[in-house]
Amino acid sequence: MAEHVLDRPPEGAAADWTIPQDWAAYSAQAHATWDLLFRRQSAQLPGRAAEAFLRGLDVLRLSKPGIPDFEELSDRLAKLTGWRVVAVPGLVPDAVFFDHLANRRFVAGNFIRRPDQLDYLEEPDVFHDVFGHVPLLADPVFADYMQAYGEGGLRSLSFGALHKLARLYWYTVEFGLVREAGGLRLFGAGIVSSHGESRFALEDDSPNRIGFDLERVMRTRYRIDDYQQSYFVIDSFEDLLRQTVETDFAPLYARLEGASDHDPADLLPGDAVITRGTQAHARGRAGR
Ligand code: HBI
Ligand code: FE
Repeated sequence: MAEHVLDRPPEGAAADWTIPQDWAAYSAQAHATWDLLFRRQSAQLPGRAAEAFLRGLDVLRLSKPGIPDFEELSDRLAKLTGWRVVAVPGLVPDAVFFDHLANRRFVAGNFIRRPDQLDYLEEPDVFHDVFGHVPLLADPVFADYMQAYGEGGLRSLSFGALHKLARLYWYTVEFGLVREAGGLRLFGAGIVSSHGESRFALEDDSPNRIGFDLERVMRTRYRIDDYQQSYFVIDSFEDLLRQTVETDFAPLYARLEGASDHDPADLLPGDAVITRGTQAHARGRAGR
């Protein structure tokens, strides 16, 4: 959990950390920022984002101008998969986050980035959370995966294995790729909500692209300050869900306890390598 997360709900928040979205309070500029980000991303995602993601944008009517009203969005989403979107002031403690997921509630920041932060910000805002995460929650299989992740997250806390499970979230929900009939496609929210990374992750020569393996992913550190050096590719959401619910995490965590971690750029002997990256991007950064 990030250091700047409080340990109890801030003034005005409920015991589960939710707050009213207060949709009426958004300024015209806030809505305009959403519209700009939406236009920019939806233009480059056809042919790049997973089919289920694009379908989600459509069935949830996310193209309607302005920041979505969570109540209206939740009513539409609940009819499809039973999920709802609830507002929170920012990052919430891990146990709170997992408890919401386990109960099919997705927590979303209700604020939007400032116009000078269009391409980078530290805390998840409403654009990242709603545009990035919510469309896939309209997919029944992905919807089940997110609930299973929340349940697994709660269990991981009792094993002291949160950082291992957080890597699974990172390399799937945030930065995952999926193999489709037309080729590799994006589904991670951190990629589909990023103007630069949605091209980089698919088209740049720098990063590795590796077939997904649960144990491999849980041993791999990640970077939070730049584009990823490796992306993991799932075969399908069905396969991801199956691997996650069929695996007994207790012996897996026990085994990983004594195992070494891998660097984000490493390729290993057992890897199903799809692309061997040049790592030119990361090297360029380091030399600056
Ligand atoms: N809080 N609002 C918010 N959004 C997150 O994605 C989030 C969080 N708190 C904790 C958390 N994520 C982590 O537990 C997971 O990323 C593993
Ligand atoms: Fe996210």
